[in-house]
Order: sequence, then structure tokens, then C-alpha cells
Amino acid sequence: MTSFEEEDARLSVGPPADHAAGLQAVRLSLTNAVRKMGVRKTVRNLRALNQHDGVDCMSCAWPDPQGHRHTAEFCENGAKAVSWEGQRDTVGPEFFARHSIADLAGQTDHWLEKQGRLTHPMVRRDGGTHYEPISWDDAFALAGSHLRGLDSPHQAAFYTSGRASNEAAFVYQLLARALGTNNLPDCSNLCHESTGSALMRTIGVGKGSVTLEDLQQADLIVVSGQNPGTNHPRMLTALEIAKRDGAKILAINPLSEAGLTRFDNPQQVRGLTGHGTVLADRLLRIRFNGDLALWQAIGHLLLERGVADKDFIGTSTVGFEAWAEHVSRVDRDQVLAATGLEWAEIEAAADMLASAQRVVHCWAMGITQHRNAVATIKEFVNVALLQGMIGKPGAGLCPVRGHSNVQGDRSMGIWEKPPAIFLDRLRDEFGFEPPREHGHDAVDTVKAFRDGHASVFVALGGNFVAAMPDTEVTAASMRGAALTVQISTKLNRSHVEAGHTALILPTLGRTEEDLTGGRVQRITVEDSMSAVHASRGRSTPAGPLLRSEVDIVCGIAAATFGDRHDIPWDGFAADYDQIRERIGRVVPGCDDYPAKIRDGGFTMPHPPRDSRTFPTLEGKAVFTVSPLQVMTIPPGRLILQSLRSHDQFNTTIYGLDDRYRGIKQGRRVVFISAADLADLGFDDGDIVNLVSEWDDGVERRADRFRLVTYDTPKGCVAAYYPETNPLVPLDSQAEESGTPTSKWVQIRLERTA
Ligand SMILES: Nc1nc2c(c(=O)[nH]1)N[C@H]1C(S)=C(S)[C@@H](COP(=O)(O)OP(=O)(O)OC[C@H]3O[C@@H](n4cnc5c(=O)[nH]c(N)nc54)[C@H](O)[C@@H]3O)O[C@H]1N2
Ligand SMILES: Nc1nc2c(c(=O)[nH]1)N[C@H]1C(S)=C(S)[C@@H](COP(=O)(O)OP(=O)(O)OC[C@H]3O[C@@H](n4cnc5c(=O)[nH]c(N)nc54)[C@H](O)[C@@H]3O)O[C@H]1N2
Ligand SMILES: [Mo]
Repeated sequence: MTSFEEEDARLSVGPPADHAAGLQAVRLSLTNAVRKMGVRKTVRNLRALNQHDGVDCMSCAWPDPQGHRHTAEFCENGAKAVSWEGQRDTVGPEFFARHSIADLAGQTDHWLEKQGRLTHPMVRRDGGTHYEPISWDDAFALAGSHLRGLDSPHQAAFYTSGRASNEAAFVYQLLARALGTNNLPDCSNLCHESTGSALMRTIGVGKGSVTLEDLQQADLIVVSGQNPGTNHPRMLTALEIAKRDGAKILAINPLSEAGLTRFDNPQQVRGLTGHGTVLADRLLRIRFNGDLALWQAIGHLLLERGVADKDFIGTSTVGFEAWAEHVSRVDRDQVLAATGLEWAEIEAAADMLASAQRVVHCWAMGITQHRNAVATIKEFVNVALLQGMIGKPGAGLCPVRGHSNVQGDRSMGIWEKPPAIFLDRLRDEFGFEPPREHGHDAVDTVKAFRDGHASVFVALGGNFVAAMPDTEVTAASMRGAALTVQISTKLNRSHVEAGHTALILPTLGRTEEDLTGGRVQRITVEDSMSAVHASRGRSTPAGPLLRSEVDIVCGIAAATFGDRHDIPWDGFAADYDQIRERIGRVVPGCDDYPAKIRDGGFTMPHPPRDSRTFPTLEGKAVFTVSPLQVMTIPPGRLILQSLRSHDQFNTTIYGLDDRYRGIKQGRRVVFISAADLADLGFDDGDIVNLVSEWDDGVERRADRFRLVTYDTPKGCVAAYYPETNPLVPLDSQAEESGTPTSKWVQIRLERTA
């Protein structure tokens, strides 16, 4: 049996949980951590997590409390992330001699990463069947000669995953721009790009406008398209505090996710014994992508009830009349069809908004990864503007970011569409003219390799092949590259589906002590609420050859440019404070960066939040009008959303359980409503193949999934990512932002023989 089939055979299904976290979570996280890292490392790593001068947890971008912190300021998933990185098993030259690349390609993602930490720089030479060891100097020289040899700098692409530190991100974008390209695709393209597009247009800043204190002072918190119990567990604590102070919570989700419904706080004694807090006061079980219609209806109802902050609208916004006119004509039947809700439920939600004085709107991937994502987020903004909920305490917009430093990487210039002011400052600081034309985002990068327009792919972390849609197309595009360079901590699909020549460059993780240049180095990160602070690893690195991300990027840059630019790559690597000085002069909002970091960190400026100034084209916040499109599901077809289990971090599969949804020892499941099973003539437990249908007529397939009856709206099914990524067409993207529509894939079920 292949390892895929072995996994299928072990799968078991039980009832979903009705609450999240609590004693079981703490026990599980500690047992797991000790098993992976041993007792001493567990204590050292977990004690430092999210503490002052400790390690910033890499499991999500949720902020740390400013004042009092618990001694255990981490969640089950933070503990998993830390022990995954701290794993004692290693993958070195003997492992790669034993396993051919073809061999590795037959293994699951779970198996690949589980083998342990990468310890040696490795190369696959053109035509080779195996990876073999290479020295750092030779690896840098090889990458440098490829980059130097390109006909055009735009034949290279530099991908970043949002775990990279600000320092690594800054030198990395400098490398790309010194080469002459803005081809800096990143995981944000797959994640909150729709948020950035919507907020830039409407409030002039592509980031959320609240702090953790705002969240705790709100009297209504709306949580749309997000599963915090699994993906941002520490957010539940903030919700619980707000709730204790009288806040109401409105959740909008097709699924009743554990944690939104009930939460046991493991940091409190009550949480260890009692049944915890019921968090959501109201849950709207919306159909996929019904949110735009819902918020237009809510806007309509609020206007009808006379809710409007007239002063704010008059002084700080434009476009109100056109928007009010548009939503006043919203069609009730269309809204009911799009949302699958009762009108009374929508009215009740509107009542919650109407009676609130301080509203925070939170959202994540259930909103951003749809065709209408940008329009939906603009509609959140419309309603927030109507109520004057930006730039006052306890209120605002709160896109909840994914990767721990994805927002910081953007601030540091990781973006294929950099603003002119950033490039001007870069030019003034480093004395070269950066490229001005926009680069490729993640989807365009795949197309450039597919079509032979690009040949060198460099990745600062992440797992591009597995994270991207249309896995077969993406993998083939990468196999066609002349060179792929993966700066990684663990083995993954992107090392196996790699270029003709392929480098694996092993790097330190965030929990590990970084002694580059013979001194203790700190790095800095920015969380989801724009707070920037330092992080310092404590534990002994997984191997003596590992280098920091900064060191590796500077090594590639030095080998590429020699003395072509006047950029002190070696000095940067030897002392990260030198990078921070440049960040201070180049990145808007980061003046005196090194000093502010030494003083414990700071919050990045945000004009709408700080002073109700809106740096948009109009100089005011903008109401926008979005036509209401109701996407329909053809008969006999289903819409699939691809989401995360409780036991994974993106493409990293920690284990095969999804405790909150009742799944054990397997991942190839499809959650489907009893009504759809009956209509389509299938039974719970049947094994089916999934076939996705798209405009290009190509049928994309993912085989052998078990049907699991689940409480999900009719027509709307769910399965895990990345297993379902082969089904997502590369061209199925959100309008304006280009984000793949990972939450809306039209499929049919096919019986297996
Ligand atoms: N433990 C852990 N933590 C993580 C991650 C992880 O993989 N594991 N990933 C990190 C990253 S990069 C990110 S971006 C975040 C992701 O955090 P989430 O966005 O919470 O992640 P998903 O699992 O994709 O969950 C999407 C949610 O949206 C709902 N949804 C789907 N479609 C719709 C819709 O049309 N409307 C509404 N209202 N809801 C909808 C789904 O039912 C689901 O609850 O988490 C971060 N934190
Ligand atoms: N179908 C579908 N596809 C999706 C999504 C979805 O919901 N559905 N979500 C999308 C989202 S929101 C995101 S953010 C992307 C995530 O896409 P990525 O960020 O590309 O993927 P990750 O799984 O986070 O990357 C894991 C790898 O990062 C490496 N790594 C871990 N720690 C470090 C480190 O400290 N340094 C370095 N250099 N490497 C490290 C390890 O080798 C590990 O194998 O996926 C997207 N793809
Ligand atoms: Mo993400």
C-alpha cells in the first residue's frame, strides 16, 4: 500500500466538538512538545513564547497584550508550531542519498515534513536523481551565476512566506530590486490581498485600524469568515474579555466552528474545570459568498432605522449618497438567495449593529478567498463608515492576518506593486534606480514559469507548490525552471517538484539562537495590529551548518553582485542593527527604528486610526458601490471550500486529526449536508472522486475522499487544503486582488469503481 492508502485506511469519524480549548488542549500541547523536543527544550522554548524579549510565536499574527502577560501566553497551536520547529530528528546527506527525488514525490506532505529539520545545504544538479551536499560558498556562487546570467531581471521571481523577519524581508526585497525586478510574489497574494485592495481604495491604508485594546473595549464584535478556535486561539481570550465587559459577538460563518460557540480558557482556573463561555450571541449560517448581499441588506436596514453618524460622514467621507441610493434598492429575494438566511435573522443582526456604540469588524479567509472578496470587504467598510466606526476607541476594521509576520513583510517592501515613495527612498538610500514597473504576483509567477518567461525561482520560506492553486500546473511550472532555490527549515513538496537545478538552503527557525557575525542577533516582526517588536530565539540550532535567513539572502546577494552596488551585504549579515538603520530611513513610519526597537517596540502609524485622516485619492474615506452578483450553483453540483484542520499550519500537517470536527487519523474527507447526500444519492462514508469544473473546460480531479455528513448549508461542502488545491483553477481569482478563490470551487462527485 502507498502511504496515501494507509492514511485512508486509518481514518475514523466521530461527532464534532461543541467547544474549544480547555484542559485537553493544554495537556495535548505539552505531551506533544515533550515528545518532539524533550523536556528541557520544551520548558525553555514555551517559557519564552510571546514574552518581553522572548520569541514571537510563529503560529499566527495575533498581537500580544501590552501589560500583564500570562506565564503561558501561547495556545495549543503555538506549542505545536514551536515543537514542530524544535523537533530532534534531522534530514541530512544520508537521508537524501537513501531517497531519490522520485521516491520523495510519492510521499504525503505530512510524511515529508515529519522527517525532521534540514541540516545541510543540498543541490540537485541538472539531470540528477538525488539531492547531494554542497558547500555554502558553492551554493551562493551557483545562485549568483544563474541570477547574473539572466537576459532580463524579470526572468527571476522572489517568493516570500510570511514568517520571514523584517530584517530578512528588507534585504530580500533589496536583492530583487538591485537585480532590477519587482517580481516579489508572497503568501499575502493568496491570503489577505483582497483586504489590502479594498482598504487601500476606501481608507487609504491597506491594514486594519484597531489595536488589541480597541477589541477589548468594543461593544459589538463581528467575526466573519474566520475560525479562530483553530487558527487564532489567542483571539478567543480577547473575545472573552470583551464579552465579560458586556460586548456582544456576531459570528457569520457557514459552519458552527468550535470556539465561536463555546470556549474554555485554559489560562483560567474556571476554564480548566467549567464549561467556559458561549462566545457568539448570534451565528448567521450563511451560504458561501453570501456576505456581500448580507452587508448590503444590513446597510439598507440601518439606513431605514435612521442609523448614521452624520458628522463623520459629512466631514470625513465621500460617496455616501450614491451608496445609500444603491443599497436602498437592494433586492430582498436576491439577498435571501445569496445568503440562504431568513430575513428575520438579517434584521436581528442589523439590530445588533444599530444598538452598538463601538463596533469592530473582524474577518479572514472565508471572506478574502472568494470572487467578490474585495467588494465584500468594501461593504464592511461602507457599514463601518455609515456608523463612524473608524478612528475611535473600541471600533474599527480588523482583518485577522495569518502568518506571524506577513504584515511586516509588506511594510518592508515585499510587494509586487511597491508604492512610489518607497522606491524613491530606496533609491536615495542605496544610490541605484529601482525598477518602477509592477512585478508578478503569485498567480502570474506560475504563469510566467509555465509559459517559459521566467527561469529562476527563489523562495524565502513557504511551500509554493503546495500552497498555490492548480497543483499540477504549478508543479510542472516549477519543474521547468532552470533553478529553484528554497530557503527552508523542513522538507516539503516544493523541494520535490523543483527546477532542473535545485538548491535547498537550511535556515534557523525563529526559536533558535542566532549568533550570526559572532553576536546575539534579534529580529523584528509586526503583528496583525501593526505593533512592531523584537524576537530572540533561545534554543540550540538543529545543526551547526544552519544559517540565518538574513545571512543566506546576503550571501546570495554578495555572490550575485560582487561590488556592482555600494551595498554592504556582509556588514548587514554581521550586525542586523545596520539593516534596522536602513529600514528606519527607507520604510515610512519607521523613523528611529533601531532605537524604538531597543526601547521595547512601537505601533506603526495608521492615519485613519490615529487621526481620522484618509490618504486616499480623494483625501477622505470613500463609500463605494458594488453591484450585487448572486453566484448560483448548477443542479447536481456543489461548491467546495478548502480550509484548515485543527492539526495543520497551512501546508505543514502536524497530525491527521481534526479534533473539533470529529476527524481522526485522516484528511481525505468531504464535509457535506445530509440534504445534499440524499439529493445526489450518496451515503455517509462513501468514497468519491472530486471533479472540478471551470470555464476552460479542463476537468481537474482529486481522488478518493470519504463523505462525512456535517452541518453545512446545502450546496456548500468543505475539505482540507492543500489536498484540494489540484481542484482550484489557476484562473479562478478574486476580482481586483487576484487571490485564488480557494473558498469557491465548483465540483461534482464521482463514484469510485
Ligand atoms: N493553527 C493554525 N493557525 C493558523 C493557520 C493554520 O493553518 N493553522 N494558518 C494561518 C494563516 S496563513 C491564515 S490566513 C489564517 C487563516 O484563518 P481562517 O480564515 O480562520 O482559516 P480557514 O480554515 O481557511 O477558515 C475559513 C473560515 O471561513 C468560513 N467561510 C468559508 N466561506 C465563507 C463565506 O463565504 N462566508 C463566511 N462568512 N465564512 C466563510 C469557513 O467555514 C471557515 O470557518 O490562520 C493562521 N493561523
Ligand atoms: N486551497 C487553499 N490554498 C491556500 C489557502 C487556503 O485556504 N486554501 N490558504 C492560503 C494562505 S492564507 C496562505 S498564507 C498560503 C501559505 O503558503 P506558504 O506560506 O507558502 O506555506 P506554509 O505552509 O506556511 O510554508 C511551510 C514551509 O515553510 C518553511 N518554514 C517554516 N518555518 C520557516 C522559517 O522560519 N524560515 C523559513 N525560511 N522557512 C520556514 C518550512 O520548510 C515549511 O515546509 O497558502 C494559501 N493556499
Ligand atoms: Mo494566510
